[in-house]
Amino acid sequence: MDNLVAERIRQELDGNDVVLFMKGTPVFPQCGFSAAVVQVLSYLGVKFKGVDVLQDPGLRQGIKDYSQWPTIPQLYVKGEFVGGCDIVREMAETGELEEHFQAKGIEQAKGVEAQPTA
Ligand SMILES: N[C@@H](CCC(=O)N[C@@H](CS)C(=O)NCC(=O)O)C(=O)O
Repeated sequence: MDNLVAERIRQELDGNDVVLFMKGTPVFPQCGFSAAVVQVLSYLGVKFKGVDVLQDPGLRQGIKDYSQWPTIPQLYVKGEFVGGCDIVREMAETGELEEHFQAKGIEQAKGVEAQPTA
């Protein structure tokens, strides 16, 4: 892997507790799998950094080499690879994802928007 790509990946993972390597941006995902993970993280109220691999073909391949996982999206928590769309969705369904964030000390604000203010 190119040194610059490796450095970029390290910087993103060192600088952000939750990172989603995805296609497009959290506001405008360019792939249904990426959109689904954004939806899960948004539902749980987790702050995350979205990194758009479509902006850099080297990063698109580099993150696959780094994780030894063949597809995008890829979710990382505290520098550790958690999984792609299927894994994230399954973990969300079983409650395992919420537990994982708790265990890692990641703040979740699930349902905050829906709570009454008075
Ligand atoms: N089953 C995968 C679905 C993701 C997927 O198949 N991604 C494809 C299409 S977006 C991909 O990344 N292909 C390689 C590429 O586009 O570089 C998952 O759980 O994340």
